[in-house]
Amino acid sequence: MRPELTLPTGHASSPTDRRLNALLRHLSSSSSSSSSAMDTNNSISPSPTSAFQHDSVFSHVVQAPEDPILGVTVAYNKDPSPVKLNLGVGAYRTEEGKPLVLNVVRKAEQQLVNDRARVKEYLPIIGLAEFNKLSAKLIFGADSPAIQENRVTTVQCLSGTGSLRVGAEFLAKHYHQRTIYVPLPTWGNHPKVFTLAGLSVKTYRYYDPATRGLNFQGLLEDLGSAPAGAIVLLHACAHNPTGVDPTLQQWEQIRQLMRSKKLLPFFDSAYQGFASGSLDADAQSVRMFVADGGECLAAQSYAKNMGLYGERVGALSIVCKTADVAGKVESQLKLVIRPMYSNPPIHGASIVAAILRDRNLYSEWTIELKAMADRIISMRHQLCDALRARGTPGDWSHIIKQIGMFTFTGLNSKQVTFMTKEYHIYMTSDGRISMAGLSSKTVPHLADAIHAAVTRVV
Ligand code: KET
Repeated sequence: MRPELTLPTGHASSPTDRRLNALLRHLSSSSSSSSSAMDTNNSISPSPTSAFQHDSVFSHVVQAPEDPILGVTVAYNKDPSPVKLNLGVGAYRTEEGKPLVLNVVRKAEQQLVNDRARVKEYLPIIGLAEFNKLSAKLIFGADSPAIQENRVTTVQCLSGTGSLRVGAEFLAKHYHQRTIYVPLPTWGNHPKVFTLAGLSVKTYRYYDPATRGLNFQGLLEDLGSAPAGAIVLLHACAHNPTGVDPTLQQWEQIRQLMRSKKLLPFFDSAYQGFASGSLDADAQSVRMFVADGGECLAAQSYAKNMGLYGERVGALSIVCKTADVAGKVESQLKLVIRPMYSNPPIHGASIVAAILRDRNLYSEWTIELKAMADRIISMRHQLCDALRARGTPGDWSHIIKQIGMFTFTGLNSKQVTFMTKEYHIYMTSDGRISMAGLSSKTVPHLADAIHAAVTRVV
């Protein structure tokens, strides 16, 4: 039997739909009087490709909101204003407001292009071996006993996010505790990455809005009452979004507490070198945990510190108690990665390996990295001075005290909306600004906007 040919009634109101329905009625009545051979072979039936099919199988899909961080850039791109300023995403800009490709990266890329022996074959599932080895050295230190004892497995992943996701998938499959504690607040993508990997996300107190500093007591209490074995996400340095890091002494206390409660540290290292300008200083927290012989995970990103954002280069390392365990863990990581994206891309990892293996390129990199970190620090001073000069109500010293790419201004979401509407300044609604997006030329405009927001919007 032929199904009846009509458009859904809800869609029959426009003139076009009425015409189409009349056509459909005509077609069904004329075909019902045709021969039986036509009926079976040439009949017109509604198919997904029919020109008359107006209703999508996806029509129930609702419009999703933009990402709270990357969506800021989407809104910024739509704004025609010549004074617009994007302080949303954590991406480094020069004094001229332009994205920066490091000179050392251009040199490494040139080497790669000139090397005719290079091919574009698939990498192994865990990526470029030399990149993995050098990445582990970069974060754990060249003299790390864990590396020397082959207790570390490192796999190349899709930047920091991919490394977190692979680590979380592995933990959800192979670790006895499924709860991960993240700081409050944390990078907005953390809870999504971990939940989708199958972990259950809880928070520990981290930031105190009253002092605009660390709520150390709250942190110790919350980790102290976490169930034994729980996973704890720690920002290795330059905490995002607050720019507030524990001191080395506080790290030591955190380490002792976590080890005594057998909590498993999972470090997110997205800003090594960006906090202090020194790659070694910024890895101290991680190295303290590895030095005690205990186990931990670390997700590394080269997006910011090598400016390789879109190349998606990163690494996941899992430090184990023995080489034997590390080998088995690695074999299971392959089973996580293979059905997810098979193997990682070759280009970015080759750039990183070229820089990390060569003494001259490495030292050039550290100089360029320090210059980026220093420019951000200078922006902190300039913005703080500009607000003081305007007599903007409030204590703005936290702009100088906070560390890394971001300042957690303390501006509320209404003030942020005001600044976007009136001054075309784009930032995340929690009041975080990317200091790396600021330049000497744009500081006055931002200071004017903050002054107006603080004095006119409560
Ligand atoms: N961890 C943290 C703490 C982080 O801030 C980011 C990126 C990442 C991981 C992931 O970076 P990847 O590009 O996957 O290596 N943060 C900036 C960009 C973003 O949200 O994607 C940001 O906060 O603006």
